[in-house]
Amino acid sequence: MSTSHTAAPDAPLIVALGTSLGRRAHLLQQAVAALAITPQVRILASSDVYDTTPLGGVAKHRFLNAAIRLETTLEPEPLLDVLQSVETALGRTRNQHWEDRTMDLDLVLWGERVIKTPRLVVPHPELHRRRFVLAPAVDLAPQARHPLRDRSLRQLLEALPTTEGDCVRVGPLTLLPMD
Ligand code: A4P
Ligand code: MG
Repeated sequence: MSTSHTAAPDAPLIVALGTSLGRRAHLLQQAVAALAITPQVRILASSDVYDTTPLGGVAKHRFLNAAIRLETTLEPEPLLDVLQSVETALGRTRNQHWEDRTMDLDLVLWGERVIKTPRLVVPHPELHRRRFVLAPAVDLAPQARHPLRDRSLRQLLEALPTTEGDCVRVGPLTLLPMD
């Protein structure tokens, strides 16, 4: 397990946001606002928002996905605690893996760190396979390298097959029509 916690500018910490239930645009803004007022967390940038087809065969509703780049003095698991408390505050329930949800906040990349604990795996094991995570992450840090794949986020995104309508750029979070 990695224990260093330097917030180096070349070590982007990227959190992916996903929502498929309720007032999705509003929920994205609330999640960002909740993190913005969290002590020890600073939001550096947010990606565009993408309208995406549910993946995995469990969720039935379309998602809005986005990503934010953070800086923090927290260790990884306390940061996960913060993310999970924001999910809970936004009405997240947990019944089934990959189900529809009001808010999912995943710690997808933290520079070159490789973390494997019972609660936390970074990079997120599905990062390199998911357009709905890579597209917003590339908005934030296209050159960031996946520490286990020896590819940048942009290269991983470009290697994915395209399916029309699966991941449609909607625009910046601040300009999203409120639902
Ligand atoms: N966990 C381990 N590593 C991490 C990490 N890097 N970040 C653990 C966050 N959590 C991590 O997650 C279960 C456990 O994963 C947590 O308790 C944490 O300790 P969960 O959020 O409770 O729910 P889950 O559904 O079981 O897993 P997860 O990882 O949220 O699911 P996925 O893989 O993210 O899939 N389709 C579209 N278009 N867009 C989506 O955003 N999301 C999912 C959910 C399915 N289909 C989707 C989307
Ligand atoms: Mg999650």
